Amino acid sequence: MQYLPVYLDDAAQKVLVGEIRALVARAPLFTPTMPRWGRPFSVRMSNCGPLGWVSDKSGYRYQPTHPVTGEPWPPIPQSLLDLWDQTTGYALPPEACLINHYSPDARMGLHVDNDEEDFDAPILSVSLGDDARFRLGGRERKDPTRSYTLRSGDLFILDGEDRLAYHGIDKIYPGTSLLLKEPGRINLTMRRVTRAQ
Ligand code: MD6
Ligand code: FE
Repeated sequence: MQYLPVYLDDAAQKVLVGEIRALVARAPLFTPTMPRWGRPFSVRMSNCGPLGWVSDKSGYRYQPTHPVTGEPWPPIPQSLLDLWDQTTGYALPPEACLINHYSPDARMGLHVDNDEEDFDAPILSVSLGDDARFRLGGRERKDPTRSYTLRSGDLFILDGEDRLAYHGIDKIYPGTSLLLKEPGRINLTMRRVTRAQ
């Protein structure tokens, strides 16, 4: 992994929040549900890019359209494509950027991101708004974990042997940032989904 604290300064964070507001105006946040049981996530989501990650009773998957509106996802802003190039150096662009919105009581259970075909590509995460406790473990759920406080403007890259490591968000610390209008946190994760043709 690579942890890049305060990579984005205040001005860059503000510009990015404006871009995300425009994205969610076109592709509204939706509430994903767990496969099988249909229990709602506490995190609300949207996406931009040719593909977006969704979850519902039939499972986890990437699809080209919004699950509620049926519209194609809006494109990934150029600033985020540039950030991917600068930090990952990966030859192919990301195809999906998942937008996670956490209200103060939301969390994300330990999971592995393995719905992609291409595990050689890293996943780049951008945090905005309130601080969060991020936990990173190993390839097995029982492996020991280490916690990091992700703050607004921090980047975190899962690559190499950590690409398929368990990770999650245990807690949001409401009121630790004034970036967003209301307490809460936004996390963006950029992913390469398909293998090069
Ligand atoms: C979050 N992040 O920070 C959740 N996934 O809200 C993730 O699930 C994540 O930080 C893949 C790579 C990096 C991440
Ligand atoms: Fe993840």
